[in-house]
Parts: sequence; structure tokens; C-alpha cells
Amino acid sequence: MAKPKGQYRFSFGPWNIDEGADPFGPPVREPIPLQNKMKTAKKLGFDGMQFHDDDVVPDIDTKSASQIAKEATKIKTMLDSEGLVPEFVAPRLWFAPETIDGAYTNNSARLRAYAIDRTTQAIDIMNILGTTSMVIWLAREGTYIRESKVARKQVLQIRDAINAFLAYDPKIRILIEPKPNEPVDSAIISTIGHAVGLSYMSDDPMRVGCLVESAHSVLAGLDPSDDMAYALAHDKLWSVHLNDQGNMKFDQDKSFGSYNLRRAFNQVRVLEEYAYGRNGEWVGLDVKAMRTQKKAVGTKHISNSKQTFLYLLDKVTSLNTDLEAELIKARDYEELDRYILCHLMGKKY
Ligand code: 3MF
Ligand code: MG
Repeated sequence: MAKPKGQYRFSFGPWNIDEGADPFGPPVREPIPLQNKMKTAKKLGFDGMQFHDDDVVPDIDTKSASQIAKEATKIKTMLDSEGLVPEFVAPRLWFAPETIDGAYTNNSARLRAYAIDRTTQAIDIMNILGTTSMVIWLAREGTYIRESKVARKQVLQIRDAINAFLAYDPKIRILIEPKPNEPVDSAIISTIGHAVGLSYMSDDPMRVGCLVESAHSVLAGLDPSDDMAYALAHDKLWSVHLNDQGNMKFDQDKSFGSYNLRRAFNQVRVLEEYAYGRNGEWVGLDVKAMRTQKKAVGTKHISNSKQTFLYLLDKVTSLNTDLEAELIKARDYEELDRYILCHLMGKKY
């Protein structure tokens, strides 16, 4: 799909409008029905929605295949009537008792089989919704203590699972979303480099790419824009989860640009420079409302993040690239630094 420069399509998931529970306290906002979340998405100028399998079919493990198909069809009709496109489906492989000690890398063959089955079911849901993209966030594939798993074997188990899904449906593409830790102490596919490496180990590397989440890169001590550039160099940046993160804390999913505006600017810059979206890739936001927000203002993190992206896009497209090139040529990086800061602060340079 040809994309004019500077034009983007935005998406988020139902989990991004949440009830505000955290590990230390209960929900503080009333739940909002899925259809209302869809209406909010449209109202805020979003054209796409991302889903976990059980966002589409709640309590999925208790339902038969025909019940799952029936409920997914209902959601498809709802999406169509709201004028929204499903971006991807991600199997939620970290909630069920079967995945307590990992999904594809569980030490039990029976529980590994559960994870494979659950994922093929997610592929069936994708087909009903009408998307060929599956995101896998490998939440519990790693270790709480290193001696509990054989790390090399885990890598091959994930590769084999990916190959099984590629064979199950030749139309799908798999996007690996890496994260270095949380909920596990140490994740086996922890960075975008690991994800890209794993894609080349698969039976069909052209159908395995990745999703870079800003906060996950920061948690790994890396710069999100460099991670995006790395994936772009491999033609494997197939989605992004923009948000922000204050260094090595718990996964914060703050509004895009909220912590480090320059870091956010450089993410927009790299996406714009390499015409991200030209093959239909979405700008996904994976942001969380602060627990302090009341229900009526519980979606500002989403609209603010999109607006910050668009404001930063203005900053990217209005950058004086001749001046930038001149300063690079002169190797006057102190001056380049000052120019970028003045530009971001809206000060006359
Ligand atoms: C965790 C995440 C997840 C994934 C989602 C889709 C809950 O840190 O970022 O959000 O993005 O499961 O893969
Ligand atoms: Mg995410």
C-alpha cells in the first residue's frame, strides 16, 4: 500500500482503557463494554483495534470451538459497524493456570500442548476477524530462577512453536514483541535483536517479524528509536507499541513522550524517515491511564499520546535538514545538540 509521507493510521487495544487495578490495589474505574471502547477509538481518530484472543472471546478456555466462532463473528460484525479494522490478535499466554511456568517453554509436554492449541485457536479467531497478523508477547518464556529451565532448549521450543503456526495457516504473519523481564525475572527473547534472530531461525523468515514497544526497549537499557531502526534495516518492523517509561522501573506504559520527549521525537523521526506504514503498518499505542484518573477522563492518555505523536511529526518535518547536514559535516555535535533542543523547545535558534 502506497503511503504518502507524514500519514499514519493509529490503533490501540481494549486493555488500554482499563479499570486501574495495580498489584497493590483494586480497580478504581467502572469497566467499559467493548463496543463503547470501539466508539471511543473512532471518536479519537483511531482506525484500528488490537486484540488478545480473550478480548474477542472472554473466558475462552471454557468455550467450545463453535461457541468461539460464534462470538468472534459477533465481534467482527461490531468492528464493521463501527468502521474499525482489526490490526492483530495476540494469544494471552500468561493468564491461565496452564501457563504459570511458561507456555511454549513449559517443562510439561501437556502444558506446552495447551499453549500451541490456544495459539491455533487465536489464528482461527484472526481468520474470522479478518487479519493475518498475530502478535506473540512471550510473557512467561524465560526463568524465575535459571536452573529451572534449559535456556538453549527454550529457544528451540519457541522456534518449533512458530514453525507449527506458520504451517497451520500459510496466510499468517507472526510479529514477535520482545520484553526483557516482567512477569518473568529474565525473558529468553528479551530484545529486538533476539526477535530478529529468532525470525531467521524459522521455516519462513519472510513471515516472521517484530513489534517494538518503546517501554520494553527502555527496560532493556536500549533506545527505542535504535531498536526500530534495527528492525527496519531487516524489513521486520511490522508494528510498534508507542508509550514511555522512566528507566528501569516496573513496566509503566506511560503516555507517549511523557518521560522523555527527545526520545519520543527520535522514534517519530525514524518512522517518518523510513516511510514506516508504507506496507500498511499501524502506529499502535500501548499506553495505560494513571490510576488517579477518574472514569470520565480515563482515555486522555490515548488522545494525548496520539496528539504528541502528531506534534512531534511537525517537529520532524520542520527540522532544518540542511543545517543538520552542515553540522554533521563539521562534526560540531555540540551545536547539533543545541539546535535539536532549541527546535524541540520552540526557541529561536
Ligand atoms: C506487556 C505488553 C502487552 C502486549 C500485548 C499484545 C498487555 O508488557 O506490552 O500488553 O503488548 O499483550 O501483545
Ligand atoms: Mg505491548
